[in-house]
Amino acid sequence: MKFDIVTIFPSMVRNALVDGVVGRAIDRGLLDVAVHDLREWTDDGHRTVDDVPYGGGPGMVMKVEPLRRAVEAITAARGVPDTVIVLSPQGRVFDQAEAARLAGLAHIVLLCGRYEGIDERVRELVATDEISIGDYVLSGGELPALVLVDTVSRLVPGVVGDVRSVLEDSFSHGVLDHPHYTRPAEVAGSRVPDTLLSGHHAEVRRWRRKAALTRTLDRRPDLLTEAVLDAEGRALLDEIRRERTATPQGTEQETEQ
Ligand code: 4HQ
Repeated sequence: MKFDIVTIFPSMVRNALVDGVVGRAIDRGLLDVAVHDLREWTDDGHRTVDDVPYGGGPGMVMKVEPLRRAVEAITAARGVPDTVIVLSPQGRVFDQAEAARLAGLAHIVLLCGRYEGIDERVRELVATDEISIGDYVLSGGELPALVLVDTVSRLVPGVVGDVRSVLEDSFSHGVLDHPHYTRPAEVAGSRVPDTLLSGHHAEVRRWRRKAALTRTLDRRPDLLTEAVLDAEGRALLDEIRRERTATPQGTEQETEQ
């Protein structure tokens, strides 16, 4: 899979891609990530990539022409991309489903903006897609581009060593992950749940599934309206809800005389 990232901070982006799972995948040739300095496509001595906003107001606006020439050059050198994505808070909010869609593509170009915003004509003439990584304001599109590369890359076959990790990740089933524990079995009086020490694989699996659903119900009930649960999932969720609505011992309602 091929990524091209256009930025005014190429070293920031390159440095972030050296370590970890993504860095190793690049070394192994599973990913081809090219980082481009937007200033290479400026046409003045000052290498200007921004200008004042028409209509006035604070901040600067990213110019169209350098971005347009960048995507033209990338297309000539590396082929027609499947998508050219602008990272911005105005985009569709990125999620695991969007990551899965992008992982099916062969070549993605990412445009990182800085300053107050990007000239609207970049969306019209250069980009094919606009994605946000969440409802908060960053100082540039570089971190969002890295988030996208990381998330999509883990879905590329071979990038994550053990495919079970990817299949068992949070969101791969539309619910949160279950709690994890490692040795020792007790820390400061806090014990690992007995079921996990029991060696009964079927019970461990059921405990984890129930714990994942409990957490999702408590922390992200919105996910449960979207998640497609199988029969066991629905049964476990019913069980959790029943346990919570059960009348606590000794507080039974008195019947009227
Ligand atoms: N920015 N998701 C403004 C973001 C952002 C986000 C990137 C700040 C673009 C011009 N991008 N620049 N959230 O906050 O993608």
